[in-house]
This record gives sequence, structure tokens and C-alpha cells, in this order.
Amino acid sequence: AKRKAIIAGNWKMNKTASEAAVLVDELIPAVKDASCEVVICTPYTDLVTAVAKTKGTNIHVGAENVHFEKSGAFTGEISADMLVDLGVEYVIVGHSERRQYFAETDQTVNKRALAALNAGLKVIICVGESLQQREEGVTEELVRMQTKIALRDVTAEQMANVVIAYEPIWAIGTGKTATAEQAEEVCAQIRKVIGEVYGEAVAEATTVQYGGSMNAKNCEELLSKKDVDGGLIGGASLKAPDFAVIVNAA
Ligand code: 3PY
Repeated sequence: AKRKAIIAGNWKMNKTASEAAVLVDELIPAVKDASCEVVICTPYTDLVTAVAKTKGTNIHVGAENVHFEKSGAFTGEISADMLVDLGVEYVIVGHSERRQYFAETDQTVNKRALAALNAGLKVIICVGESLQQREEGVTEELVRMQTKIALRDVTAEQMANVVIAYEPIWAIGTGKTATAEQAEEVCAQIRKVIGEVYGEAVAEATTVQYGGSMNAKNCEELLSKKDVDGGLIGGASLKAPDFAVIVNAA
């Protein structure tokens, strides 16, 4: 069976709730004929608006992060149950911006993924190397390690709710995109690791996305690769016509 292709927008720290309402209204008609799954991951403050507006449409809503504890004295944090209660379905964990600017580690990424999965959320786990790591030739080892640690204690059944996004850090917000061959190579390596841990059937069924400056111009080539099952989209997800082009290419 062919894997489910997923195009997910990562809005990052953009759009007030009022602005989100406008963008979602533009997105709904623009992506309604998609044959892939369409997800928009928004700031926490946009989630209520996004969930309400997309009800009954083919757009699924995700958050951009989640805390790993269930509740308690964690000022400023948001739990998985809080997201579920709002009607949120997805959450990104371990985006490189979280790792770089907010001291996320492979261990906290794993804890967040487990908390989200145990609460019934679907997770988009981000992995990817820096430019220095690529130049040193350790991309495969690094991505293997990130993937394995992120998935520690995740069951084979829960893998149905796991998406891995390969996002080379050097291609994020830089306008540089990995070539389709580079994207395919690492996405295939990620699938191989999943196969080693969970077996071939789970590996073949798991959606592995490419992310990092995927846009309306380069999406077709990237998405044509056999191990690239969709994309996690930064800047281009903030423009309805561009996002629609990517969605319709998947
Ligand atoms: C990008 O496209 O730059 C992203 O980081 C998507 O998550």
C-alpha cells in the first residue's frame, strides 16, 4: 500500500489570531481538492481559530510544540491534553529551531513525542544535520541517532501516528534547499532505521517528509522521490496560493 503523503505547514511565530482567521479562510478553498493529507501547524494562540474554521474541511490542525509533563508547575508550557481538548490532531516536536534556540535535546524530543502520542496526538518529529555536520560527513550517523532516540519507547502500534520530517538545518529559512537526491538519500536512511527498529512493514507505512525551504517552485521534484512522502513547509505555508501548489503536487 502506498504511504500517506502529508503536506504540513509550519507557521512558526507568525500570524495573530485575527490574521490566522484570514489565512485559514484563504486556505480552505485553495486546498479542498488535495489528494494528500493537509495539516497546518500554528502558534498556540491561533489553534482555537484554526480548529473552529477548519471543522468539516480536509484541513487538519497541529501545534508547533508540546510539553512532556501532564500538568503542574511549568509556567508558560502547554500539555498534550490541553491540545487534544481543543481538537488539535498533530504536533511538531524537535524542530531545529527548538533545538537551537530553546535547548531541546534528543532526550526532551523523545519525552515530548511520548507525551503527545500517549495523549492521542499525531507527531511530526524533526531530525536533520547542520552544515558543519554535513561537511564532516556524519549526516547519516547523526540522523540515525536523532531518529532512534526520538522513538525510544514508542510502540509499533504508535508508529501509525508518527511522521518523521527530515529537515537539514542549513536549508531552513536560508532559501537553500537540499537537492532532491540529497533529500531522497536521507529520507531513505530514516526509513531504514525505522525498519531496523520496527520491521519492514512499519518502515514502509511511515510517512517521511522533507522540510527546509520547500516551495511552489521546487516541490514537484522533491515530492517525486520515492522516499519523500510529503513536506513540512515553512515560509510558503503562509501564502495560500503557494501552499496550494505544494499540496496539489503531493
Ligand atoms: C522551513 O521550511 O524552513 C522549515 O523549517 C519548515 O519546518
